[in-house]
Amino acid sequence: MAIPRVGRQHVKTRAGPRVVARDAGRRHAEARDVGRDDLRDRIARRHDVEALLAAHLIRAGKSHRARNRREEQKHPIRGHARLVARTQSPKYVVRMTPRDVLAQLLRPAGGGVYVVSTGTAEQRAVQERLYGVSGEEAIRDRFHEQLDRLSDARVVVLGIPSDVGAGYLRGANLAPQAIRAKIFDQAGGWPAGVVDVGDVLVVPQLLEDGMLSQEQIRASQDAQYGELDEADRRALPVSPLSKAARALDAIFAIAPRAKPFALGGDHSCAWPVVDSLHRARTEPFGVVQIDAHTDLLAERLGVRYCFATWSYHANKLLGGHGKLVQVGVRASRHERGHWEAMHGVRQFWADECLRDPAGALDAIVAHVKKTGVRSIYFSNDIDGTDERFVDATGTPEPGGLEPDFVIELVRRLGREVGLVAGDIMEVAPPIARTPDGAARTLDVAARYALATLDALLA
Ligand SMILES: [Mn+2]
Repeated sequence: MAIPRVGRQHVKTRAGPRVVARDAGRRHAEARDVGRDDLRDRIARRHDVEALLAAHLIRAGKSHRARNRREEQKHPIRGHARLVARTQSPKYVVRMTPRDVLAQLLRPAGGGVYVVSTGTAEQRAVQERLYGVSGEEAIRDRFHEQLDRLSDARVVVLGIPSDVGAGYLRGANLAPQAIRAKIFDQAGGWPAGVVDVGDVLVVPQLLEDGMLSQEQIRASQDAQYGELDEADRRALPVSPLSKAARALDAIFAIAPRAKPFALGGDHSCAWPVVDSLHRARTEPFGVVQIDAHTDLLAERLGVRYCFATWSYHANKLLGGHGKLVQVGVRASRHERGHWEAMHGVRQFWADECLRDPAGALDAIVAHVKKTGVRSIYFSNDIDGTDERFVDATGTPEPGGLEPDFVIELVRRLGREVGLVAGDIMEVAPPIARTPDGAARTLDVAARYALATLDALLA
């Protein structure tokens, strides 16, 4: 059956959806009805969450926060979709399903780094291993199968191979494929309950859509989403951080309780995770950040989101009061008291953790419990760990944490508080300082990833 042709359905945050016919201005009333039928049809055919949302908003009109929360318990998907709608811009186009959006923004695991000739063979070899098939088409089929499994996922792995937000040494764009390969070496594959949705496709000159002119955004949309209608192209983000946030929104629309595990990328890649989690979750969560640095600048060289600023913005979203906890700090221009007083974060510096590891673990867990958060996003900058173990990273530092300490911390947080998300950031295989530094760093990173996945699945 042919679907009635209508224009786009916009969701208006306050006034409910406005359905506009292609020949808008001529038959508004008719267009509204056609729009409703179209939505019903799409709901029946595709479990289209966003269509469901639009139809629901037509019926329900404005709604209250308390009712949303009740709704979310009864109907997690519908409740969540409403949550997304409240925070999207009024022009958000609901024509594409979350699944369609993911298929546009993502590529098969290991394929988010854009290669033309150099690097293609290595990339293909990793992909064939991860998916257990050979050839581009078979890999693509497996990738789509993973997207179809999303609604049953307990943990969702998302690669964000972007290092445009990093400092003067780059190379973290190659981490997602290298860490995945190492995880497969150590564990033979993903644990049950994990779905790897692949990588955000990264254009290595871009970082975040807010930094781009309208002309650049349009040019990038035309280049990246050329097969789509213009209206759909214009609705999609183009830079890695913006795409990661939109991808996570879509993942939560399909699987509201799924827990993301992000493979960076430099540490700016943690920003979209916090941002999207903050939209999707009503219950309070905290961030435990393993890091040699504080990443607490409001901006760096005029740039709002990068590896040195993401924690500042995350802390703002969390609302301070010690909900951002930084562990392993040791390379900072200011003392601990400065950061804690200025931003309301809680820090456990590396020297404290080395002096009395058991006492520090107890103190961190006790502090997190006291803040009243219900769960933790465990954001693990590999440079929080001592450079003896991990020197394949942009800013390795001596005097850092021991891997066993970090693993024990994530285990305890998983057991005693619960994790809502996790990541591994700033692993940069090409820039190791010692001959076997890359292998050693990847080994630690894969151990961290498996321990974090365990804690997420607990
Ligand atoms: Mn960092």
